[in-house]
Amino acid sequence: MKLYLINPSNPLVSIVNVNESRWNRYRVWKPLSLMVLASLTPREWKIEITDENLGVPDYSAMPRPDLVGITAFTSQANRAYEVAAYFRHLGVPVVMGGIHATMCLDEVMEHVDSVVTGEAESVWAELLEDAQHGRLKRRYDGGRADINGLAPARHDLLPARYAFGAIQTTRGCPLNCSFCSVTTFNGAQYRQRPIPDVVHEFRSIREKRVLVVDDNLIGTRPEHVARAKELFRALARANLRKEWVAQATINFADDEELLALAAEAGCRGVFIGFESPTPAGLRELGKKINLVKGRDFRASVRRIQRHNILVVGSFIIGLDVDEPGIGRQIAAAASQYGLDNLNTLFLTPLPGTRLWDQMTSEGRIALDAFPEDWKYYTLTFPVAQYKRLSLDDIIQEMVSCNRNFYSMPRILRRVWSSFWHRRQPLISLVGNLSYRSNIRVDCQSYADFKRQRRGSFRQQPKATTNPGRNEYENHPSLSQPHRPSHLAPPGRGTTQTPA
Ligand code: B12
Ligand code: SF4
Repeated sequence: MKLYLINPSNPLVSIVNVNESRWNRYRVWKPLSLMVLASLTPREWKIEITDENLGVPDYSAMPRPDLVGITAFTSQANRAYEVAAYFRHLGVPVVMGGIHATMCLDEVMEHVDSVVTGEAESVWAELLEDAQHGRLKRRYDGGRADINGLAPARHDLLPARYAFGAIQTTRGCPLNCSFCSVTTFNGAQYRQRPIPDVVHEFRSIREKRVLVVDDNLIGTRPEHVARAKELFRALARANLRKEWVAQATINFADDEELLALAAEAGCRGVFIGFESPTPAGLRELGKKINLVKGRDFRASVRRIQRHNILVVGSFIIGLDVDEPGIGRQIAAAASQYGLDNLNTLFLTPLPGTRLWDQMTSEGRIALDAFPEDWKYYTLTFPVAQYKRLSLDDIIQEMVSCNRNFYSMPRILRRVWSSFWHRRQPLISLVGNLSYRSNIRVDCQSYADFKRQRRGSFRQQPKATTNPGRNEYENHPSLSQPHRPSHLAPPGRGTTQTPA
């Protein structure tokens, strides 16, 4: 039996950008979901994984499979349906799973033969057996899996063209931020894989560099942090000579021992969701963990960096409290916090989130010609009516944010600082230049986007007040005296997802 597992591309992001700049090789990440599915697949199946982000193959030149499995984030749904249509036309049954299939079940069912919702571990073997006997059900509900004793993902099945390998050590997040689908999808309970399993799988990864895909590697509670320390100790003991990057919440900075152990275990970069420079923004997003009283973001970032760990910060533009000027405000906050790289995204209502429910009920989803419009749900295009920012405003704010943070003098200061503090200056330079080179590409795609989609957006009333600004000025960490910018550190693009 022959099984194709396919990760569809989204030409609006991957292909265009990867070809535009060679630095973007560092931003193509392995589709771990398919490597995990492969590990759950019995030996009698011959598996081929295709990641269209590396190039779309000529499927007609490939042998006819017995079953096709497609994964998709929402932004990949269109292309997923094209691929599904192609194979169904040949009479090959197609099954789809992943976050989009779970959140938009009815839509997905129209395009494929069978859908797996939730995590696949508990149902995949049954589905394959059904496929083998020609009795595929329309729907399988995986729910949330027991992740004890999982076989390692099949890291051997993808070509060695990625800069990073990928691994997952935990699932779930209790924080349930309004814009994020993780709590709905993977649950509020923080589940951890046994440490020996993780170390064993880490060892089987070919690449020297690894992305730990966990939404929050260290969790939120003391027992989570204790487990993270145990994991780091075990990784250090195993002496794998790997360097890895991960996502975590800002409480990563609060425990010196944790930081020292992480660095010893090979942690070189951490992606942290700062989300908004204002407390009002953080409240709006429900990002309570960033609102802890007395949190000094600059000092927290410095504590992490002292362990030779780069800090990439994510912010969101388009909150109800955001007004013209927010782009510069974010760039200023990111510089003041001393971030190595800044990744700013448009507020995007993803299906299954609280934000989606709110914006749908308020009639604020601007790009709603689904499924075609899903391709814009990359967080790199505005897709909704924003309260105080028109379409032109919000795009201008994004460009001004990036131009500001990635201006050449600022980049040079960050790289110099990383050189001075012996914190991976080369990686800092590559990361910053990669982001900078993307600004030009982004401006072109915004121009195309506006030309094609302006009609979907209502004209916006001009804002008259600026409550965000007062909050910004009073924010505990931002109201500190601005430190000399030569202290601002280095950078590198790690992952694009918020934690
Ligand atoms: C790693 C990651 C990335 C990597 C992706 C690498 C890759 N190619 O897979 C990178 C950094 C590239 C990335 C990019 C983006 N990401 Co991302 N990412 C993640 C993250 C943190 C982990 C995903 C992962 O590998 N999990 C581990 C695997 C084992 O789990 P899994 O994918 O869920 O797969 C299981 C099940 O879903 C199911 N399954 C999955 N596929 C299939 C297929 C079949 C056939 C079957 C049967 C079952 C099945 O079985 C698997 C085993 O249980 C998730 C958060 C999360 N917890 O899911 C966000 C997440 C998936 N990303 C998200 C988003 C929004 C994005 C972006 C659109 C925007 C951005 N800038 O972050 C871009 C997408 C760009 C594009 N190409 O269009 C959202 C997606 C929401 C949605 N509705 O689409 C998530 C959920 C985070 C969030 N905050 O909500 N991301
Ligand atoms: S954004 Fe991060 S902290 Fe918030 S719910 Fe999602 S994974 Fe958890």
